Amino acid sequence: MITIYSDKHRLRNSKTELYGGQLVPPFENPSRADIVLERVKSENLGEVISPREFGMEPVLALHDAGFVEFLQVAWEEWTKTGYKGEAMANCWPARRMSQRVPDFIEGKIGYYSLANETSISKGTWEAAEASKDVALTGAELILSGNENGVFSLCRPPGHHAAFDMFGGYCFLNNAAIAAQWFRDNGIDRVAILDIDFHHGNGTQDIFYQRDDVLYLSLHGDPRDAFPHFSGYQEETGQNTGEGTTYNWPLPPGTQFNKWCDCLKESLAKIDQFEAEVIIVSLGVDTFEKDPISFFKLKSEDFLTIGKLISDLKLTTLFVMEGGYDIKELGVNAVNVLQGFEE
Ligand code: 7XA
Ligand code: ZN
Repeated sequence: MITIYSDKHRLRNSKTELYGGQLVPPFENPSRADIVLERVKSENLGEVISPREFGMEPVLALHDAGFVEFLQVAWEEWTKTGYKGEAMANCWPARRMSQRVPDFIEGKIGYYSLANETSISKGTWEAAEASKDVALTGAELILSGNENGVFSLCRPPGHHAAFDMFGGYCFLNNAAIAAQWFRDNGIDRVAILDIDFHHGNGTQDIFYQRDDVLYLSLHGDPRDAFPHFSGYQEETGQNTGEGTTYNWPLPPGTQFNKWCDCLKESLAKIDQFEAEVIIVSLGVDTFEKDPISFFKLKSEDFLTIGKLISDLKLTTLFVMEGGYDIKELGVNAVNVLQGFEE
């Protein structure tokens, strides 16, 4: 299987994450992509290639133009104020407040964020831009004949990034951008299967009112897990999108057998939908030792996941999302890909 990878992920190297009331070194850091790439190479998964640049058109097909402009200038505007730390939100357009976009960066960053664990730092935009190119290059390779599966080793991840909000370590929604690119290039029906531990609120948000992109997610129950305000089972889509969103929120301590039953249900939905292409939002923070999650999947389970996805016999683009147990991250992510290839 071909892997798409860009060194520019290193430009996303913030020093602070707000976690449990403390500023800590971010869980989402450059060592994540390094360890996955190392495993791709040591297992001889296949060729590793660099992305090509697609520009902003595929991004603006899905994300709000004001939001994209904000991401491009946020770090510069933040540093101009004289603030000493990395850029992070501290106030939001909460219930019953004005939804106007403020001028000052402190207000703007609140307007355009869904949470404040994720600091914006120098280079964040450039890394996010390269990450969407990694996803788009994967999509393009699939349409140019690599129908057996392609792995876009995206970093920063994307599935929390909504139409006009960043957060949860995500800035641009790589999987959603790839899905839209497929739609714009002759593919009528796309399914996005999100197996990251966290609900992909951003992907759901972007396609919630559309029936051409099916979104399915297995994740920690929002009553207990980030992003807390999205991912309930009753969220099923709206207007023409009604019935094309499926959520499986699962409780703390969920083991593979229960998780796998839900995966099989989701695969059956993809089959019924008659998707032409699947994008897998590949998070492996469902692993039992993940430091910020609460499922109990073991390394060998990731092989089974890949195998079950391959049983659909559909063209598949894997897009890297979360996973923070650095020691096993490479093994777990590549296990899915090897299980798929077997
Ligand atoms: O899939 N999303 C992630 O892996 C990032 C979740 C961020 C959680 C922050 C909660 N303190
Ligand atoms: Zn996650």
